[in-house]
Amino acid sequence: MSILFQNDHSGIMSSKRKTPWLEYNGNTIADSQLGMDFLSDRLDLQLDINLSQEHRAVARAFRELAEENLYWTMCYESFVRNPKSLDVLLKDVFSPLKKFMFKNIIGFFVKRQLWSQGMGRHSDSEIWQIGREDLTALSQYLGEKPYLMGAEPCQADCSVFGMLAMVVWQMRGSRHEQFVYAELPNLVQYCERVRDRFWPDWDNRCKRLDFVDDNHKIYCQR
Ligand SMILES: N[C@@H](CCC(=O)N[C@@H](CS)C(=O)NCC(=O)O)C(=O)O
Repeated sequence: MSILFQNDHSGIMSSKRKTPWLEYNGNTIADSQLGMDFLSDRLDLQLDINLSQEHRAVARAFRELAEENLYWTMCYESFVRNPKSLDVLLKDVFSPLKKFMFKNIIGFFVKRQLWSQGMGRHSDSEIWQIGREDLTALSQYLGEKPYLMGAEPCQADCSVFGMLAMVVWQMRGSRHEQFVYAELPNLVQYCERVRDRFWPDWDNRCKRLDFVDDNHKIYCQR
């Protein structure tokens, strides 16, 4: 089953002042996992039904590793250590002024978050050790399997792919990127596998195709 969707790149944050969020038939749900839970419930998707309890627990642990630990090492790498790597992400999406603001003003807030969360209190080499070990754990657990928990994808693959896709395609020149390409090729192949299966039109979607809708919000079809 596939659900028709349209991405909204207007930059509007959720009620929780975070992104991503989704809107479905007038319901707005903030947070990617809560969004998935909502859709799963509403459309009776029965996600992860084939996973054993043990595998569900492992999948959850890897999701949290990706979203709540590796993520912060990536924030540090991209916003503090090597903001130039953000250029790929921002491409032509932002004007030069917005790019400057994104890197510096948002960078300032990300640094504060890194401090509050705790990752920002570690030294540069300690943060990279954490990032490297998270990536290695993902690579070792994935091994030669097509997806994290076996032959078919599960919800945790959404999170893990989301993070790794940034590492593989968006963090140009970062230690994370260099490490996976040099040492953990199964993670690169994993990203390519998920991309090719779920987004056969990836290249077109990654092109910027703006249009203005009735509310004069700028959307970007990706
Ligand atoms: N667990 C949340 C994480 C959301 C999150 O932290 N998003 C970041 C961008 S990747 C954000 O909105 N940051 C803005 C802020 O924290 O003020 C989810 O998966 O939806």
